[in-house]
Amino acid sequence: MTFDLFDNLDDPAPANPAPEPLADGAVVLRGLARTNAEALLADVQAVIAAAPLRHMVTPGGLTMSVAMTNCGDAGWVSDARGYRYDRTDPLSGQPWPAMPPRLRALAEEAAALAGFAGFAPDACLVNRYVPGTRLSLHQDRDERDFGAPIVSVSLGLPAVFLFGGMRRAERPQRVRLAHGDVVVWGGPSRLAFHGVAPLADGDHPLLGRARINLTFRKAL
Ligand code: MD3
Ligand code: FE
Repeated sequence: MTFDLFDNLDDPAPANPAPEPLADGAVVLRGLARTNAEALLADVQAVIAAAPLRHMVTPGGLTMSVAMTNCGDAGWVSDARGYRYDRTDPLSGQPWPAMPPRLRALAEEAAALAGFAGFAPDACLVNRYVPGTRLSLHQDRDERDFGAPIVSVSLGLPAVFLFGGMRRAERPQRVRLAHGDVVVWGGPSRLAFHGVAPLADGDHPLLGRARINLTFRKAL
């Protein structure tokens, strides 16, 4: 029995932007996004207002438990035809909202700190989790160039990230990702299997009962 009732509320650990290696090519920048999280979230809310969160359907006909939207020149979509990046939001038929400069700047800064100077993301996938939401083990392979890293930004309730190997059968490491944590996934980690365990309940000061994850990608 543990008594960590308060751990989920505000993640009081100090921000530590020194890169902390997680795996070959993957580094965590603990708390890098924490100081300007409110401004980042305002940008995310504007994206969601223009392109609402929605539950996409997999090619196999399953509705995803994560709610998603996108900003940037391209957005990740899933439907009966498959997974792909598309320049338009299928809900509106319009281009995805532009990537807010503050979000792009954070992704570029994180990539540079991790040794990927020059990273130029053209897509940002917004994932919204509520208690119980999970993301099953998968690889991200719909992007054109696997030489570019993926930068992830966690906001709101903490999650247990599952980081596997190059084969689905490898038992994944469990890594806690808290509000403000930024991870850069490049090199050999870029094609690793990964997922998110069912989100535990909690009440975050900025996001309430939710977690938002942003992933910045070079898709096109
Ligand atoms: C490791 N999102 O959107 S972010 C996804 O928390 C996705 O919403 C999770 O997996 C989330 O595809 C995890 C961390 C992450 C993102 C992409 C990766 C880790 C990755 C790509 C390759 C290896
Ligand atoms: Fe992924």
